[in-house]
Amino acid sequence: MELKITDKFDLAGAVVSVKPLGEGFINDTFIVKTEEGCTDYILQCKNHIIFPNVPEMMNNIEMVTSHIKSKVKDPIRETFTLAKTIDGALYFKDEDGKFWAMFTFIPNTITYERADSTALAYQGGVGIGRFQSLLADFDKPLVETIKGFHNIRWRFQQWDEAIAQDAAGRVKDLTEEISWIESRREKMLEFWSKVEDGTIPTHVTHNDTKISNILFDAETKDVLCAIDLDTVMSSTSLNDVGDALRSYTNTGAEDDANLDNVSMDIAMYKAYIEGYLSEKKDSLVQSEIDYLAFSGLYITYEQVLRFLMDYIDGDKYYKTKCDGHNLIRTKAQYKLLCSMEEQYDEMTQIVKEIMNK
Ligand code: GN1
Ligand code: MG
Repeated sequence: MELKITDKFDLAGAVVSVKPLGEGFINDTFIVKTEEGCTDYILQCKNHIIFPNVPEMMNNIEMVTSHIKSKVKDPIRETFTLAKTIDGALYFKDEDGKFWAMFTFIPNTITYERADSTALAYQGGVGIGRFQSLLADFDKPLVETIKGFHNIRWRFQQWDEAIAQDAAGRVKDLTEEISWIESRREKMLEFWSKVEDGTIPTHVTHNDTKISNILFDAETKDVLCAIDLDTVMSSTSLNDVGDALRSYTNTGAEDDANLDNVSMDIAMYKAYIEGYLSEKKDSLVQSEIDYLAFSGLYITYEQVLRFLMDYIDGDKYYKTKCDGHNLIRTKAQYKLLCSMEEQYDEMTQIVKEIMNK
C-alpha cells in the first residue's frame, strides 16, 4: 500500500522497498529505499487526529526548513528536505483521509534512543541551541499545531476533565499517582504564569527535543540537526531544554519497568547545559537563565501528567506496546522527576557556574 503512496511523490529514483522505521509514538514512519545511487526517503503518515491541521503543519515545516537552509553551510545535511507530490503539494491525502508526507533521508547519520556519553549530551545541547539561534529571526506566523502543547494551565484543564470523565474506570486505583500531580500543581502554574505575563519570553522552538528526534553524524558523532518538526511553534526556549534533559539525563528508559534503573545523571545534565549555553549564553535573558534547571522538572512533570492522563482516558493518545504501558511510563517518569527534585540545588549551581565562566 505504501508503495502506491510513494507513486504520488516526485522522487529522484525508482522505489525498491518501504519498511517501518523508528519508535515514534504519534506518526507512522517508513524508510523508502530507491535504486542504487539515488536518494532514499522517509515516508510518514501524519496522525491527523492528534494534529488536526496537517496542511498548516506541513506549511510550518516547509517555512522553517527553508529558513534554516538559507542560513547554514550545508543545507542538505543541516536540516531535512521535503519531497513534493507530483502535483507540487507538501502532502498527499489518500482516499481514507490519511495524510502522507515525504522527505529526503540524510545518509551517514545516526540516531539514539539514549545518550551513551557526555560528549553526545554536549552535542545534543549544541544542536538545540543552534536550532533556536537559526530561527531567532524567523518572523512568519506559525500555526499552533497542537493547542497548548506545553501550557500546563491548559493541560490541567484537560486533566480535570479526564478525571471527571474517568473514561476507562481507572481513577479509583490511582489515588497515589494522582497525588503526584496535584501536590505540584501550584508550583508548575507559578512557573507558567511567568510565561503568560511575559517575564519569560517566547520564541520559535522545537518542542519535542528528546534524543531520538536529533540526527548526529555517524562518523564524528557531531550533532547535525533536529528532525520531527511537527511541533515547531512559539513557546519558551526552556521547554526545548526541559524535554531534552528528560531524555539525555535518564539513566533508564522512558518506560523502564525497573525503577532502580531510573535516575537523573548529573554529569549528562552538566554536559547538555554546557553544550546548550555554548550556543545561547549571550542571547538568553535573566529569567530564562533562572529557570533553566527548573525546565527539566517542568517538562518531566508534564510528561508524567500526559502519560497518566492518557492511561486514565483509556490509552487514546500514545501508541502503547502492552497493557498498562502508559502507567509504566508514568511511574518511570515520576521516578526521574523525583531524582531531579533531589538534585535540584546542584542543577541550579551548575547553571551558575557555567554562566560565570
Ligand atoms: C511524542 O512524536 P514523538 O514520538 O517524537 C510526543 C512528545 C512526547 C514523546 C514522549 C506530538 O514524541 O510530546 O514527549 O512522545 N509528541 C507529541 O516520548 O505529542
Ligand atoms: Mg513527533
